[in-house]
Amino acid sequence: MQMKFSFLALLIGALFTFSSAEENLLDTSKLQMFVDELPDMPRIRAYELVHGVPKPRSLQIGMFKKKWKFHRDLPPTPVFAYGESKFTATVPGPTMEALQGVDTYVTWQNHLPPKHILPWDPTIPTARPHTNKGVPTVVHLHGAIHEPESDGNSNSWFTARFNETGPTWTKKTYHYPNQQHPGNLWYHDHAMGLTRVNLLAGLIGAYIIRDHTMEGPLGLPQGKEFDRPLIVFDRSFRSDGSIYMNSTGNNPTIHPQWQPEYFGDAIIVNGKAWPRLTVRRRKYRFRIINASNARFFSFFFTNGLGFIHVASDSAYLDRPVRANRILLGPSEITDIIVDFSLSKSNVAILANDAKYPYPTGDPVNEANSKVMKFTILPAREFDTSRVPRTLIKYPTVDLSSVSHTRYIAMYEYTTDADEPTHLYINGKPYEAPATETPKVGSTEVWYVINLTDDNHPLHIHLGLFKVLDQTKLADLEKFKDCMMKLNDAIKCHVDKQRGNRTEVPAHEKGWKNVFKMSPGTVTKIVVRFSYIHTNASYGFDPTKEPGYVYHCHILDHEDNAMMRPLKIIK
Ligand SMILES: *[C@@H]1O[C@H](CO)[C@@H](O)[C@H](O)[C@H]1NC(C)=O
Ligand SMILES: *[C@@H]1O[C@H](CO)[C@@H](O)[C@H](O)[C@H]1NC(C)=O
Ligand SMILES: *[C@@H]1O[C@H](CO)[C@@H](O)[C@H](O)[C@H]1NC(C)=O
Ligand SMILES: *[C@@H]1O[C@H](CO)[C@@H](O)[C@H](O)[C@H]1NC(C)=O
Ligand SMILES: *[C@@H]1O[C@H](CO)[C@@H](O)[C@H](O)[C@H]1NC(C)=O
Ligand SMILES: *[C@@H]1O[C@H](CO)[C@@H](O)[C@H](O)[C@H]1NC(C)=O
Ligand SMILES: [Cu+2]
Repeated sequence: MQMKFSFLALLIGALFTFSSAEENLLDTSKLQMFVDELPDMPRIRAYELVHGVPKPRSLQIGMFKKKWKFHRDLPPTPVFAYGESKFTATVPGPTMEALQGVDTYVTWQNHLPPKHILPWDPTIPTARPHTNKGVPTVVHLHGAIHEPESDGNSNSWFTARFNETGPTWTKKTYHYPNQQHPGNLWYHDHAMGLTRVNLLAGLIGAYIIRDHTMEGPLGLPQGKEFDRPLIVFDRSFRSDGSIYMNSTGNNPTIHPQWQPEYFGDAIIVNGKAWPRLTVRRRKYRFRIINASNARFFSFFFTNGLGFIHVASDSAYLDRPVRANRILLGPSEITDIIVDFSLSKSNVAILANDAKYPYPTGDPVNEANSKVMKFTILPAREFDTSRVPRTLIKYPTVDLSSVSHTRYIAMYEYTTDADEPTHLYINGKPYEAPATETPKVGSTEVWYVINLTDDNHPLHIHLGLFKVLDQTKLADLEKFKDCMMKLNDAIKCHVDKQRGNRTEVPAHEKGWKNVFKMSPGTVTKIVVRFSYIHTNASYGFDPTKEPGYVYHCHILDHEDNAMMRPLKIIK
């Protein structure tokens, strides 16, 4: 097996080695900023209205190869796009609008051609059709509470026309019950070893669950114009418009193509590079989804305009949190109100200054330091929307009901030259049998220990969690040495390693499904394997195969193989 892999590695290495001149990379600083209007992605109602009464809806959403204009002066780019038809498919895909308590059924259909548009790496654990034909895909609805068969398990992939399916594939039509609390979700590809390239190619979209009874009284800005998803990611391009991804790995003799983190130079919002939006002098709601592979964003307005956080990831906060800056990790969602009536100028640039990799990497440059431009109309508006003093308060977690404590350690493995080769959770590959087996309905405490130099956004499927605290490892090197030998947090005395606390920002103290695990820290989280707004049981059987997963949401890490099974038991 090993020999076969390294031979393949050499072969692919030879096929994929180009010099950067041959790559014909586009100098993104040549693209003028703020020339394209911010698109609002097509919206799909994820429920039927029968005589005004909401009823379940069945949808067919396809994945198509087509061309997409990312910028006025960039030739059309080959992409993979979600949509109800090839003609209407977009990058990002349509925004799906679901209603709390009303089921949505989606048959995700793969219409992709036999070959990928981006380089991929057969030496990491990767979905591979036997015929070598077709791009494996599978859709995960991030933040959703639903049955395992509809969770988009990485091994439940399928190729065009379901011609081939992965080992855990069970059904064509996914069921999203939407019984959970209202909030922001997103759907994206999750195929084993291909998540990073399938997302880079364009397979992402927003999904909102609304609950008029709970949300109506809040009085927040609403309607298509004033309540908008913003899906942000970074991409690099070649001069012919194609998406550029380095096809040479950082350790090409081990992994011909895999690199530990993808960074692009152009910042794309709703499918346009550095777009512009003309806004009225009033409040707007922006649901910002960070769909970068690895780039963190630290957003702020150049004219000093602040934000008010109302929700993070899929859940509302108890009360609004004012801030002048937002740090968003990959796959995190922040939901903010911006009151443009408070702007002293008529232009506000949304900017970013997060180093990459975050927090110790390169400083941003001109191109990736700007996100988008808002032009604010001068006329004052009568604005009936408001930001209430309290938002939605969920029952507090009873820590005395915690039934299990787990230690989750993040490892990065490197060559002698310190180049990352792969990353594991708890020192185990994905294929090793599940070790995290929470009981349905239970509450657990997890200590997530980051032994690497990177900030890993940890994402748990099905469960939601609250961060209780984050502390520095008192003696990182000693503890790391011990963990490398024993891989056992208790034997390595993690309890004696609780150093100084790091600050958990107020807007991240609510229910989350992703949290940034800082380097050299222990983060204590309380995880609920039930709904957070009601004591009702899930209404589906979460113990079924293929179960769930939890993983790092830096896609390049998740693919190689910072992901573990999560098996719910009775
Ligand atoms: C479908 O799969 C079969 C083998 O399972 C293969 O022979 C055939 O070429 C595939 N067809 C397409 C269109 O990929
Ligand atoms: C691609 O990655 C390789 C290996 O890390 C590196 O040597 C090369 O400079 C990269 N190419 C570009 C255009 O960045
Ligand atoms: C987006 O997510 C990536 C990957 O998790 C992360 O590195 C980056 O900081 C995030 N950016 C923002 C603005 O949150
Ligand atoms: C904790 O913080 C104190 C005061 O800032 C500092 O003196 C001390 O060195 C810190 N301890 C550790 C283990 O980082
Ligand atoms: C893990 O630790 C490294 C450095 O010790 C840090 O940069 C990184 O942010 C941490 N990751 C997470 C997810 O906290
Ligand atoms: C759930 O049950 C607990 C204890 O039985 C109770 O304290 C709590 O209020 C209930 N939560 C809801 C949302 O009904
Ligand atoms: Cu990671």
